[in-house]
Amino acid sequence: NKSPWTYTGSVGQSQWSEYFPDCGGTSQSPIDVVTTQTKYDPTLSPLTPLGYNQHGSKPFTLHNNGHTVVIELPEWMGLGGLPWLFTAVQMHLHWGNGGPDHGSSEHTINGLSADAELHVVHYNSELYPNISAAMRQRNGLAVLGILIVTGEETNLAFNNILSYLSRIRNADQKAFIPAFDVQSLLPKDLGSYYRYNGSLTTPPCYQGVIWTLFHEMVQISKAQLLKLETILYASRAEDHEKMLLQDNYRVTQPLNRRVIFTSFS
Ligand code: SG4
Ligand code: ZN
Repeated sequence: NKSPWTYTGSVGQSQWSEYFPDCGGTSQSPIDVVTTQTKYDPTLSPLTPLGYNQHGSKPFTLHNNGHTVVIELPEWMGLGGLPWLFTAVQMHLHWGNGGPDHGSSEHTINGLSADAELHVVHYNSELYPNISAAMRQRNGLAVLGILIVTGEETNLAFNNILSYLSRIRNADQKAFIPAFDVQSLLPKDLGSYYRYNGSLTTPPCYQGVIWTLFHEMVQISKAQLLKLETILYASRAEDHEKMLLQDNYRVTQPLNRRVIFTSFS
């Protein structure tokens, strides 16, 4: 379970299932959302972030784990609007390589990628004691997916993360950063989303994730995206070969027999 894995190369995503069998399962994430084949579910209510904007004064921890940048969240942040109460654990991002070709989000809509993707990970704290127990179980995790596209304007909320990436350029580095309003990273409309059952998008690819992908995308500037794509290393400070942390997204997986529900018609 501690096997190394990468996005490309000899232990790249087409090999994940050799060491992590769940990665070859039939309910994997991410997926392409074909909007004409989604099903409206009028019972899907708006999600309610709990305490997202009451961050308190305790700093957040920023962590380069060699696969992404993780922002650890305080345990009193949570998510309402699902059949169980979920407790926030962390958020992280997936992105591309700074090149001209776009398309580095994990989820796609009608075959089209966004430029990056933010994930906010929560575990089912009504049924399970902690995230490591929850992530192996059905309905154990709820992940919010936010598609990020570039535009003219700087998104100041994202600077709460981007401004500090220079402190964790190498893998395994951590830094404290000032706490900030996590809700400011989310789209304004939390009532319109796609919902399906899927998996972790990285090994071990456990299949107990309730996915919510928001319909509204969030915009950052081109300069902000370029910074995210070119500042971090996937290698440790002591490693001889420096490898940039880029293209950390998984390709879309077969939908198989699953249905994607929408909260909006
Ligand atoms: C990233 O690799 C995070 O670093 C992992 O979090 C995360 O695993 C993994 O992605 C999968 O999450 O929302 N993309 S995803 O499906 O949250 C978990 C840590 O390693 C269990 C802390
Ligand atoms: Zn993710």
